[in-house]
Amino acid sequence: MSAASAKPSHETLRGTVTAAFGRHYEVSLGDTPSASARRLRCVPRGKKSVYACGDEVEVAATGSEQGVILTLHPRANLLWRSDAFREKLIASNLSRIAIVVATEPGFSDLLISRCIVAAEHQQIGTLIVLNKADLDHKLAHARELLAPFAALGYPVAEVSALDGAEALLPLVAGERSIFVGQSGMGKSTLTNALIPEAQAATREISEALNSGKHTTTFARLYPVAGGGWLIDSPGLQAFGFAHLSQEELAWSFIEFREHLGRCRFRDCRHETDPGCALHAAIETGAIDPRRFEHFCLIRDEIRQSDKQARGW
Ligand SMILES: Nc1nc2c(ncn2[C@@H]2O[C@H](COP(=O)(O)OP(=O)(O)O)[C@@H](O)[C@H]2O)c(=O)[nH]1
Ligand SMILES: [Mg+2]
Ligand SMILES: [Zn+2]
Repeated sequence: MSAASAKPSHETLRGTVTAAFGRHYEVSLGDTPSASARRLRCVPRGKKSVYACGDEVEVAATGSEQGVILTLHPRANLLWRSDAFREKLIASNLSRIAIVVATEPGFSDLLISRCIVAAEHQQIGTLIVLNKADLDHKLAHARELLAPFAALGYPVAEVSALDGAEALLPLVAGERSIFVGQSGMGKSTLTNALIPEAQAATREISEALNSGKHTTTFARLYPVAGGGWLIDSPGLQAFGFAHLSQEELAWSFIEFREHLGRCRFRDCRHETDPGCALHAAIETGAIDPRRFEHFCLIRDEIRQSDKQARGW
C-alpha cells in the first residue's frame, strides 16, 4: 500500500459538542473545549444519530466552518429528559450536577431530590447552589428547605450572581458541570458572571435564531478558566428516569442504602408492609420524612409513566 492511499481521504478531528440546535450541532475542536478553539457547525452523518452537549466526537470538516459528525466516543454518563413518550438528550460526560435554587422565587425541594436521583443513578457528583443570597429576608427559609440535603453531605454554596459569583469559580474549575433547576433561579446570570464569553455567545445565538429573547431555550457548554467546562441549561422539570426500577430509585436515596434489604419481606414495597426497615428508620430519625415523601412521589410518577408507555 502506498503512503498516499494509507492516509484517510478525510482527516477526522476530535471535538466536543457545545450546543445542539435541532439537527445541527456546534462542535468545538481539540481535546477539550477552549475559548480560542475552532468551532464547526455540524450535521450528523446518520439520520438517527442524536448528540448531547458534552459528547466527544470525531468530525470531518466540510468547509472552514462546517462539518459532519462521524463517530461518538463512549459516554461516561448521559443526562436526558423524558416523559412516557419522548426522550431528549441534555448532556453527557459530566462530573457534577449543580442544582441552582434561589431565595426568590421559591423553589421545590422535590425537584432537588429528583436531580439528586439523576446524579446518583449516573454516578455524577452533586452541588447545590443557593443563589440570590443578597435577598436575605428569604435566606432563613431557603436554608431550612436545604437542611436535609446538607445533612446528607451534599455541599451547599450560597452565592449572589449580582455581587459576582467568584465563590463558585473554585467549585466549577476543573469540573464538567451542568447548571440545572427551575427557570428564574439565576443559572444564566451565574454563567455570565463566571464566564466572560457567555454573555456574547448568548446574544449571538438569540440573534442568529432571531428570537430577540435571552431566555435559555437549549443547553450550551462553555469552557471554564482553569480547566473543565460548564453547561447552562433551560429550566428542567422532568429528568429521564422513566424506567428506573424501585430498587434503583431507592438506591439513589443515599441515606436509604444501609436500610435496604432489611425489611421483613424481601419484596417489601415500603408502603404499608409490616416490618419495613425504611419506616423504622423514619421513626428513629435516620431518614428524613420529607425525603421519604420524595421517594414515594417519584416512585408513583415512574409507575404512572410506565403504565402510559404501555398504553394502559
Ligand atoms: N437579586 C438577585 N437577582 C438575581 C440573582 N441572580 C439572578 N437574578 C435575577 O433573576 C432573574 C432570572 O435570572 P436568570 O439567570 O435568567 O435565571 P435562569 O432562568 O435560571 O437562567 C433575572 O432577572 C436576574 O437578574 C441574584 O443573585 N440576586
Ligand atoms: Mg437561563
Ligand atoms: Zn420496606
